[in-house]
Amino acid sequence: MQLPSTADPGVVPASHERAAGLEVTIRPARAEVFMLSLPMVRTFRSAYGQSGGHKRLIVVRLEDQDGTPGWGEAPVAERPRYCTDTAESTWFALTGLLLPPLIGQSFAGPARVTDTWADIMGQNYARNAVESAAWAIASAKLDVPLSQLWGGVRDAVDVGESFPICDTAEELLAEVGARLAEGFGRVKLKIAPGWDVTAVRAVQEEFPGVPVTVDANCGYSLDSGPWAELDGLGLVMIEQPLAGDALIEMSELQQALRTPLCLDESASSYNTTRTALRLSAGRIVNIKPPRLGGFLTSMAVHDLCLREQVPAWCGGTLETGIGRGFNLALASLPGFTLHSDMSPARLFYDQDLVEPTFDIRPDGTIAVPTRSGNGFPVASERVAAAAIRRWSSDTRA
Ligand code: OSB
Ligand code: MG
Repeated sequence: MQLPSTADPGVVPASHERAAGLEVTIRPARAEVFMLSLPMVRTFRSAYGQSGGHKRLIVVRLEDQDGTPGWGEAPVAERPRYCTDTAESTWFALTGLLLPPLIGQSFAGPARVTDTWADIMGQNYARNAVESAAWAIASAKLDVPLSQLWGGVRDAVDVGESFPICDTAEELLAEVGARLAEGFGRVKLKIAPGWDVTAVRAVQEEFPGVPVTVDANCGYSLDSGPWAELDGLGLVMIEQPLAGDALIEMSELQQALRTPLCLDESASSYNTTRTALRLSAGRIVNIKPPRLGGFLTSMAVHDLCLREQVPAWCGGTLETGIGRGFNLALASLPGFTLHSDMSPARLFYDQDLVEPTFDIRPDGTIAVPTRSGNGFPVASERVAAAAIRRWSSDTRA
């Protein structure tokens, strides 16, 4: 299969260096953290199990001394299945570790804010939320949209949809048909033993020619997967077939297959991603800012992918429009050459936390936000209404 070419790495300035050197004064005067409970409109089933009902989610609001607000999102999970961060661990990281040392300080730019946490390991979802808020403040103060600040090269992002495991093929085909009619240009099927080759074949028979990928979420072992059959299906990629840290096995599997493997859980840090690419443990990278602990690290991984001519795309973890606003700006960078997981909030939640929200256009793209600050205006009254727990730097003990 011919992969889309990446831009010439020789002429593209490293986005991480540009972003890390950006100078704009940020003086966090107060911070608020909201633990939300949002009703979901459907259940989302993967190799990890099922999420549905109400989903907890954490939102951060940082306010500059000049009154400029910036919002960030931690699209946390209830249980540590996809990664070690959870709703409770992220709450503690935000209110106990990351936010208190920022209040009342002055920073020369967003990267200097994150320097504060040099002695703290992990807490990537919490880091991502605060770094996002700092970027929103920087963008608002400069009155330059994030895509432009970060060196974006496109005003629209190609999007695909991620389809949870279903009880029946009919159920899956109805969902896929609805999303394709809306314009989604790539079908990603969540797979697990018992729901893999037959699900792919069903989609390919009903919708010939549509690009299909599968995401195994670490659900197989080198000896147990239907590798030869999957390899014969012409998939765009197989996302994370084996355990995240099984880089040697991922490499062995990649040598045995024509289909590119895509790193998701394995791309847990810049160095690990670099190691995985050096080992040929995958040929595509799913860049997810919360998993990587923010946008500076995501840009460093993006730059690595450009240098290594490895196609990248922006993944998601069921973000609302707050998180997607940042992800869309990131996906406008030159190395994001494959369809991103960027579905609008209406597919998961009964309402978005931004107003107006965004949606897919008939040409299969989502417009990159042109607004400065948060890409989409945050509906603060909805955040307040959905909050089941709140923390403010003003009232902390
Ligand atoms: O593996 O890509 C994944 C959601 C939660 C955790 C892990 C993953 C996902 C998705 C959702 O696939 C994609 C999206 O946010 O649209
Ligand atoms: Mg994945």
